[in-house]
Amino acid sequence: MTPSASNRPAGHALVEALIAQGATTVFGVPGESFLAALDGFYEHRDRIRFVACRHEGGASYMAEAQGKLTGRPGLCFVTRGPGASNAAIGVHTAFQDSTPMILFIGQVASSQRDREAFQEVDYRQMFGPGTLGFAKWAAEVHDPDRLPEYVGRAFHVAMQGRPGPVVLALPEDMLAAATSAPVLDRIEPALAAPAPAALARVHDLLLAAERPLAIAGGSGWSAHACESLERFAESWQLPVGCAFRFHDVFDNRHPNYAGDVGIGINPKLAARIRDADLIVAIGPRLGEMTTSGYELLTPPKARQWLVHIHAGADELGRVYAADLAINSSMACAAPALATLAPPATLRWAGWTASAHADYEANQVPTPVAPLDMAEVVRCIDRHVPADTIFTNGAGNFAGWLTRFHRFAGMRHAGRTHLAPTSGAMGYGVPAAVAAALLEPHRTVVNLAGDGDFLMTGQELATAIAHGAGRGAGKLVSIVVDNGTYGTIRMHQEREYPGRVSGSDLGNPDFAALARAYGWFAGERVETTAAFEPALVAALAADRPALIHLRLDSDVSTSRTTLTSIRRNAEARRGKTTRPS
Ligand SMILES: Cc1ncc(C[n+]2csc(CCOP(=O)(O)OP(=O)(O)O)c2C)c(N)n1
Repeated sequence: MTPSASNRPAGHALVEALIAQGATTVFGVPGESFLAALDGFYEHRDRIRFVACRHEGGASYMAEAQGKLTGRPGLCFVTRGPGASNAAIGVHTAFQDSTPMILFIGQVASSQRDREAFQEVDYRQMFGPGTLGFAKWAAEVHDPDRLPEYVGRAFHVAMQGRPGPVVLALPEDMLAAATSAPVLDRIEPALAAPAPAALARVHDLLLAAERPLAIAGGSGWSAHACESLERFAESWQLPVGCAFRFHDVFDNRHPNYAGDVGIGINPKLAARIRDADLIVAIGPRLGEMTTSGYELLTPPKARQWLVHIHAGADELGRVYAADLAINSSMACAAPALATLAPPATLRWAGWTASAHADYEANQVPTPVAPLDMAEVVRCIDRHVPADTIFTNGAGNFAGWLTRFHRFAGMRHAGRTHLAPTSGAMGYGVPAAVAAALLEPHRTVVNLAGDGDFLMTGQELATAIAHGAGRGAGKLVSIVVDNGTYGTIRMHQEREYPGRVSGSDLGNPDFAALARAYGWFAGERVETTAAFEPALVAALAADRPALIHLRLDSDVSTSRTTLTSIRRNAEARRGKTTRPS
């Protein structure tokens, strides 16, 4: 602890505490409820910046992206009821994505508590902790002298075990009160490690297996842990798939890479997982999206032998009774796995080679005219550096990115994919802005659907106001405008063919909108050929750039069209197919 020299407002002490934890940037929308903290940011403006956003949803997404990118808690400041309500989406995302994050909420003055004072909410109730809740821990700080204790615990809880969001409510009088509270030293999470007996059991299971497959994912990976995973995969010649939204844990260009285990999974990889006799799940929650609706592995006891390694003790055994459950951080588990000595010959070299061959074959697209999204992704890959950070929210459009882009593993580049496991629309634009602000030397590409984009498109203003995308790294947002909430339309055509309800969109001219915010934007792109020059111009711009793509709404996914989905659904129902 650093002894404090003198009394200062608790709002200042709070900012000092964040700086001591290594924070240089926080995201938020101001409120009169935390003026003393805002004054603390002013006081320490040479060491930490407050990025003022245009909506708390955008701010909380930015903080969540900061948590994903840095592995330390992303930091967000919002005001009472309205601000906290808007910020809830980022907290939920951090919970489902196991991302360390702290949401600070200005609270009504202590003298007004429990009167339903202006904008008063009980945040312990609203975000209350639980395994299906929003936050890992929610608390309110009443005594300025106890700020170090609360902030310290918030950092611990956010990073410890399965990382996640913490909510701290800060009554305005508490923030304004003087304190001589000291500042805590930097907090690091305690790292659980696999026991030697557990490692020996992994070794035995591997020796007994004939068709093993590793699924890597979850949070808490570092470059060193990813490198160790690669060594483990190489020495045991294991095929490795990446869990939903954790495409960058294993280098997609590696010969052992088998593909992503998520929405739109390669059917051959799905079949391979079903057929495997040993699954070594290293880090991921075995959630609905990673298990294709709990079907690739069937709960509670999977057909395959299952080794589940997870940083959160509560996550183990929650859905699956694993044959071997190991409570370990990735920082300790991956290097430990890398020490396991393989036998002289392995039985499954052909199995691993064919897993990668399946992945390669799945990269061959079916040509689409006039705008081919697979070619768009390939073109992006030709023009941007390998360490480019890609961001997206939720929608079918993301399927082209995850199917055709080869994410460089974190071992080479740090995180290269920021996307919500929670399937939260609107994530991609704020995540891209946050990434561009936090890592200005890296290029950031956001792929957004038209529905996705307009949920948080106002954060284009935040990018301009704070100088994002003006350094060596570029910031490009690509909007896939198909005039529909296409994912929902796809589900409708499958379940209620031909009955379009609530999924059509009326769209603005996205390029004109971007220009109004001060972004660069060229002509709308309607053909594959027009994309490359548009991208080159966007990457050459001296400011953030947006590319507006027009995609035929019938092109539903990288594998099928709405017409085909509707025809299949009608055929299933024994109806006559209408001419389209
Ligand atoms: C915040 C939020 N609201 C609603 C949904 C449900 N939802 C999932 S995908 C989707 C449509 C996405 O549309 P768009 O961004 O245009 O992408 P497309 O599917 O057309 O490619 C909706 C409404 C969601 N996942 N998140």
